[in-house]
Amino acid sequence: MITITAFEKSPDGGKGLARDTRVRWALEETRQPYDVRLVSFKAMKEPAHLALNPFGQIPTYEEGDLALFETGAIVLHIAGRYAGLLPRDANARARATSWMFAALNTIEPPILELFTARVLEGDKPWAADRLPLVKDRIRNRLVPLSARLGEREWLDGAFSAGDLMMVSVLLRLRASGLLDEFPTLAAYVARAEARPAYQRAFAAQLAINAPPAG
Ligand SMILES: N[C@@H](CCC(=O)N[C@@H](CS)C(=O)NCC(=O)O)C(=O)O
Repeated sequence: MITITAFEKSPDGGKGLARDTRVRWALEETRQPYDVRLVSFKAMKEPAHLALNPFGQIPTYEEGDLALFETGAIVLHIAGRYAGLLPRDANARARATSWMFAALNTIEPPILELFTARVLEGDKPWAADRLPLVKDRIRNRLVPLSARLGEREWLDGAFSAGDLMMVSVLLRLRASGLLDEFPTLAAYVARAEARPAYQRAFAAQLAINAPPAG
């Protein structure tokens, strides 16, 4: 049985932006059942969790005697072990992996910088000057990504782990309005969100994080 960890209470209140969503999504695409162990911020920094993730973060992934951290490694492992997220052809698999790394190494860093600039450093005297620079750095990545996607449905043939990771990263941009500047990418994200596997993953995290009714 697979067990992942997730926030006991996600800071995003259930918008699906915590990174356990991308792992849930991969497990749903490959139709693997899984358990979730919820952890508090305090528990994440305690020895039991640090043994799973030395940086004290979620998500982690346990399967038999295998324990993994880092969503790139986790999704790649799921996609390699179970059918549904990587093509059979070796070259096409390698290309899908390129897109996973592109999502995590080329697209996600400036998007995370935007969060840092707005939230963590928003009260600094230079914050207002820095924000446009960070936004332009994101645009510089989205222009070629959008051009490459063009009229395609997915980045390289059928939906793959590369698309799953790319969309997971792009979703973090929605609130900023930057995604809407790129209709091709906004439509790509919407197509991915409409996948039943994404819907199940989103609903599962929302069930934990949604404010209680009433
Ligand atoms: N590069 C890591 C990032 C993991 C990460 O930043 N996790 C966040 C939740 S989405 C977290 O645990 N934040 C709390 C903390 O860092 O203390 C991955 O992709 O797994």
